Amino acid sequence: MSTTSPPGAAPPAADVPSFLDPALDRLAIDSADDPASRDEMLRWYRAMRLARAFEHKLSALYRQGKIVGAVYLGMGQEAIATGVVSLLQCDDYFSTVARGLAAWFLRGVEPVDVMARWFGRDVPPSYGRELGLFLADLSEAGIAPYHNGSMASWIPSGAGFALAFKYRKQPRVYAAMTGDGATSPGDFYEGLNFAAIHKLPLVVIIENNCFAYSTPTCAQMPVANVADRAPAFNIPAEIAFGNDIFAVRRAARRAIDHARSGRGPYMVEFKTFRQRGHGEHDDMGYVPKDLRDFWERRDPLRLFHEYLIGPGGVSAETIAQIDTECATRVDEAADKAQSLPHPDPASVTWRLFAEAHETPEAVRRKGAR
Ligand SMILES: Cc1ncc(C[n+]2csc(CCOP(=O)(O)OP(=O)(O)O)c2C)c(N)n1
Ligand SMILES: [Mg+2]
Repeated sequence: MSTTSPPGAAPPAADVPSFLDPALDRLAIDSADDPASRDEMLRWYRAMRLARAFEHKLSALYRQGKIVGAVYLGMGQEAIATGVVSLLQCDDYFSTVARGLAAWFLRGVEPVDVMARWFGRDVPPSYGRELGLFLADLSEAGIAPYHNGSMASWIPSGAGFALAFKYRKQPRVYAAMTGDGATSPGDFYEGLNFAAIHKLPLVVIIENNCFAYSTPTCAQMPVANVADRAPAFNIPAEIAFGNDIFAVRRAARRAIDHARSGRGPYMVEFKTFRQRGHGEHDDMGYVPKDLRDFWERRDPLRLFHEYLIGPGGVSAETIAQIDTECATRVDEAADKAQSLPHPDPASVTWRLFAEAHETPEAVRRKGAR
């Protein structure tokens, strides 16, 4: 993928998506028609706050040189995965890529389990062999193993899961969350085309956060919106404000209902913003200040917090208690994770190769007999 400017240099203003769209110019969120109870809303808030606290901690640990490898955060995008996953049934599957930690927490994943992986500790399923990014947990959380490192590969793999659901006549859906940049490689087209042809229960959630690495969307797509790509697959698509959890749920509910009812894939493009660099090694010097400021005022956690203590009728003390509880859980997770052992160096080739039942040598010997 090409970039329009060298790392660190600001791109020409015309190359930057403004997203200062009047439809997004809202500083208050609105729960109209959302049937969720107060307790449910607090569950979402807790998951989003826990993810935010976790990522602040992870960023600090990275800067202290304690994390193995690079770190990728989803700050600013918490409302999307949380809102989508809040609507899934427990046997639906989803995948989140790098920006959906809050949804893992909503599904009950423990912070210490994620933290231990960032520290490269000897914990399942990969025993220190990858980052904390590619979690999969089909048995408990419904998080699908989607990733082979190639972005957009989760669209064909999501279509595969959705095909299995349809083939087995199960009323389940697969929600694939992905970035704007991941809608440009070929995998995206093959997967979505296949899902559309076979009317598979695939919900495609695009988190359009203005950039793919340092490339602004307008420099990597010939259309203004990812949703403009949907007519090529003859599937419905809509655009919504991704920093308002209620707007996320309104659009995602239509998408999930559509897919579950056998009418095939549905795309929702959420406009949002990545508050950090692509990874913590990236200082996002290429992002203009007015764009950062616009989205800073529309931080999804701040909007939700203001809603809850205002029209939501939740006391500020209740929210403060949740915030403190999340910070404590994260600190405990970091301490516990660092106390866990590293993998045994002698195990370095373990599970690298499948068990060989017939070596070439044994086959040759058999043939000679
Ligand atoms: C086929 C392929 N090309 C390039 C990469 C390297 N890469 C990883 S993430 C990324 C940008 C992803 O951008 P986007 O889909 O918008 O997601 P975001 O990081 O903004 O959430 C790139 C270029 C890759 N993993 N796979
Ligand atoms: Mg992006």
